[in-house]
Amino acid sequence: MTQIDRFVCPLFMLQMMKFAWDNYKRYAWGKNELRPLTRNGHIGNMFGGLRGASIIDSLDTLYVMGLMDEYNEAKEWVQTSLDLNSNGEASLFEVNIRYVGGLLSAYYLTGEELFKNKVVELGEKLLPAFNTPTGIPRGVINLGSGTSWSWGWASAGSSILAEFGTLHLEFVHLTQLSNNPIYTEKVMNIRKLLNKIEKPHGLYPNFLSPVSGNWVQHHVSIGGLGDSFYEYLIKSYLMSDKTDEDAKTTYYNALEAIEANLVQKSPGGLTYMAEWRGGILDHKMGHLACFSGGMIGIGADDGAPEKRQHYLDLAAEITHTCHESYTPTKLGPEAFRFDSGAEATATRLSDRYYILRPEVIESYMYMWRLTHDPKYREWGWEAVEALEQHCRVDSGFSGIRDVYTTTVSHDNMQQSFFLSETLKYLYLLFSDDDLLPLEDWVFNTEAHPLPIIRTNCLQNEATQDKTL
Ligand code: DMJ
Repeated sequence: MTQIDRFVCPLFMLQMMKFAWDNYKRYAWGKNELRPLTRNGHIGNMFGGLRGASIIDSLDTLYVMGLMDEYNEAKEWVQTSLDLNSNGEASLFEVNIRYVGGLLSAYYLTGEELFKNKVVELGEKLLPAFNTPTGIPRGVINLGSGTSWSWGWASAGSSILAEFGTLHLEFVHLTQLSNNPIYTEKVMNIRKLLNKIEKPHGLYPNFLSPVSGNWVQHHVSIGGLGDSFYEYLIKSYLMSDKTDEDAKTTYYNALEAIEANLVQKSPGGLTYMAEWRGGILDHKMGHLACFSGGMIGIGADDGAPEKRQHYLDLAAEITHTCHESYTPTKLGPEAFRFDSGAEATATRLSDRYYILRPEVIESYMYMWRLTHDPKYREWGWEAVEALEQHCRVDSGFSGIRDVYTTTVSHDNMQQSFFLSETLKYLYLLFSDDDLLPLEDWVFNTEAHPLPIIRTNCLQNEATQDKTL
């Protein structure tokens, strides 16, 4: 398909969303995710006993698509069944990006007080995670007792950069809604510490001790463990109506260090982000790192004037590389390499899976908005066809175990981020730019739109007029 139909394509996305939602509702209602092959629900252990992750993650997508019956079912569930008095072990990061982010955007889009009350109640339960000698939160928190600890797999009790660095947008909005400065103070304290400590070659390693405030080891990645820390720097600046100069400076300095140390060109001419281990490069890029095309794109315009075109070009090159990794099923592997003759291909069997992740499509959406180059919509449509062909099963959408074989094996999981991110970004890619315009909204890392906080009340009114 070369001609993208601006009426048919958004409608198609809406139908995919409805299919995913209807099956979740039918077989997994109130659970966190749908298992579409076995037709049951999955709870998992990331949300500390909280339930309904797919409902919270879907609220804004349903509302933006105008699926009002479904949105009302979701709202009703929040009202009657979202129980925040749970007592399990939760990932601070996951609860923040999905639950806090989802409830915040539902509130800002709809103005329903219910979402505001719930999110402020939940925000309070996250605060004990910051009770550490440095104020750097630990990764895991018991939402009932407030006890927190570090992930068992994180070296020497460390906290993870992408986890404690992906709180800023939501916490600033929690302060806005609750009139309680504590949320902003907590995230500003993280930033203060990061500004102060020495950074190897200007880079931010992925592991930091919440006790000593020192890096625990020197692994740097724009993919997993590091990714959304960088995303939240530029988005903090944009969400502050471009007043948060500190976030801006930190972002562009970090990007400079990334370019100097991590950005590489393959023998075949593909630009990619390698990983850095104490100065040694691992020529691998994760699917997660593919969000960086969009991130560098949205930050291009506020860079130094002589760098703007360069940043836009870099964003386009990275997005192109990620598109190259989407072959032959037209879906991409979890990680791909650029050594031993590999050009954006997964060389290990264990890297060949695709779990309905959004990052490549996310970059298409931003690059479309920034350039209106039709190739981004064409690439997005390729992904839609591939999702339909390989991931749609009778009762929902499922990830697949190997993107290099067309006789697919399904992983039996419809991730909640498929509804909040993948389908929303596709819908926006095929819609007009004035649906959630980038001048008025930033998307948190789970694609939940949060309004830019205007410093000028006249602009604020204009934003309100322009919403959905
Ligand atoms: C999502 O939960 C978020 O995008 C997060 O930043 C990274 N992982 C998943 C999607 O791949």
